[in-house]
Amino acid sequence: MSNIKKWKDKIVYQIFPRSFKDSNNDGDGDLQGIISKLDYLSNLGINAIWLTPIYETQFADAGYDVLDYHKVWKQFGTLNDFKKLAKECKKRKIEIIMDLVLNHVSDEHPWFIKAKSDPKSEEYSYFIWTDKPGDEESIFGGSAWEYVPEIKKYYYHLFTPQQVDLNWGSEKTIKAMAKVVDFWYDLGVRGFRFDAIQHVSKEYVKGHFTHSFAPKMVSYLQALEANIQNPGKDMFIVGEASGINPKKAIKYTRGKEYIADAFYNFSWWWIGWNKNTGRNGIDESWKVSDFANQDAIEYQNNPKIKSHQIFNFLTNHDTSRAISRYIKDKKYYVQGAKSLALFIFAQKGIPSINYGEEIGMLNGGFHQRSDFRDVDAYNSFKIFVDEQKIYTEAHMLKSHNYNSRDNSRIPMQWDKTEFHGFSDNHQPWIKFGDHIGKHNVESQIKSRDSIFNFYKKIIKLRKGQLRNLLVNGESSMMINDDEVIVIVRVYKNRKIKAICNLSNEPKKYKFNAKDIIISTYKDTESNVLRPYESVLVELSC
Ligand code: TEU
Repeated sequence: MSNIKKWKDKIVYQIFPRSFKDSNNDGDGDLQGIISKLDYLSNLGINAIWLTPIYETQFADAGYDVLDYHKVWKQFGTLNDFKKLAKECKKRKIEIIMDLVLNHVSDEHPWFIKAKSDPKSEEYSYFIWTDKPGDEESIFGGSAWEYVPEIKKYYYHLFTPQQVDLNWGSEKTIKAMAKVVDFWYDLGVRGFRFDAIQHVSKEYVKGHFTHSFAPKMVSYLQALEANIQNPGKDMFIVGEASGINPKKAIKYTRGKEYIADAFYNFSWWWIGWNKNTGRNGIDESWKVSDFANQDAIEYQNNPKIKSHQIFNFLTNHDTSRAISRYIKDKKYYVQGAKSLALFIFAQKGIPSINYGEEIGMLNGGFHQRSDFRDVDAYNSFKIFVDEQKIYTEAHMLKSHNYNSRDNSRIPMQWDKTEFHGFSDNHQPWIKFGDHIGKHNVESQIKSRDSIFNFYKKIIKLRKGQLRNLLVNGESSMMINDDEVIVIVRVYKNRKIKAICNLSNEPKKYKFNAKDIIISTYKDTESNVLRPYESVLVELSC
């Protein structure tokens, strides 16, 4: 187990490196770009950055298709740049969380090239093969089996065909992955995000092919951890498993079935997704009460779940941007963005902010298919529009402008110049968002009531005045009949309450304006919450 004391204080900032800051004007963000913005991040107050994969890649799935785990993708820079980043982060007491893609490698990875050229090679056993493919499907659509004519076999891929699933039954695979952890540990990395952790084992369970939380998952991951040179001591592992729930989170973060120190809290990511086609569709009939769903409440109310064991987020690189998705009325974007921030920061758990969320960056604005870069989005046009014809082109576009992952991967908006401070004068690899206006760093830093300054304030409260309450306090979440969500935190003889109106309607709720610590509006009256007005109040115990 790990240095929990240190990690429970973390406020994580997720960076999608290709879109953060382009230092060499080639249209791709890079490590030097990140280094140049560390002072900005320190000023915001965050103390950990999570980098989505920076390894050598074909970028078939945004870097989650790794060619070499020991190299930095050339578009992002070099290992020396990474060393510099680690040094500069250390100076500022910012931890780095590396995204470790465990479940699969790129189909151009030397292991797979060797495996498919020689079924007798050791590398062949690193992958999952069959002569007769079943009807298993890939998460990104189509069959999960791909034919290799040279050897007349099919290999298994849960995601794209360019992401070949590893056979975790092979000890060699496990040892190779442990070496990857050691490699980055030696470069100063202490935080690891284990990607798609629920999928590492593929097994037949009672005759059914199972790829999520299959029985051997625990022993595979424990074997990995046993092979790491610096097991535990000062490392922190956050598991990414979209099928997690509070019961599983308890089970897998302790005792005999320990596999990670924390898990992402996936309680909200599905809100607005279509019941059948997920994020490749849309469902606008969601309700505010969905935010206080059973899992979300259980994560808060169950004292067995400790504050360092969940990472709370509303936006990440697998969702669209929360503000565009959840704030129904444009006029309230600012108050809405602040309310969502308060909702996350008031909860037990480590908050994880997606880059740009702190300035209220909105969804991208994609006008045609070719504007998309995400493999999941462009596959969906082929499958749901061209082949199955269940959606029209226009409907698919509308859905993706609401839910596509590309929305949270657009270039960061630093200032009002033509290239928004992202690059000097080079077009970026993915289009800029349409709605830039006031959603840029430069203007928000200057404006006292900006979303940025709200984040800054709430981060300061979490690190200072309210640290014990927000980091160590007991928590409970509830929702009333009027859909006001309330989060109460108690520590020793202090008690605070976040009263969140995540709707565009006014609500009545009993509280005293003089007890307000922070509010999403400039002025506040007692006992009434305007649209998206949320307040944090101190209560007498
Ligand atoms: O996501 C994993 C992921 O989305 C699955 O765990 C999930 O089970 C599935 O979506 C269920 O619908 C990670 C990355 O975050 C994502 O960006 C990658 O595309 C994916 O792994 C493949 O590496």
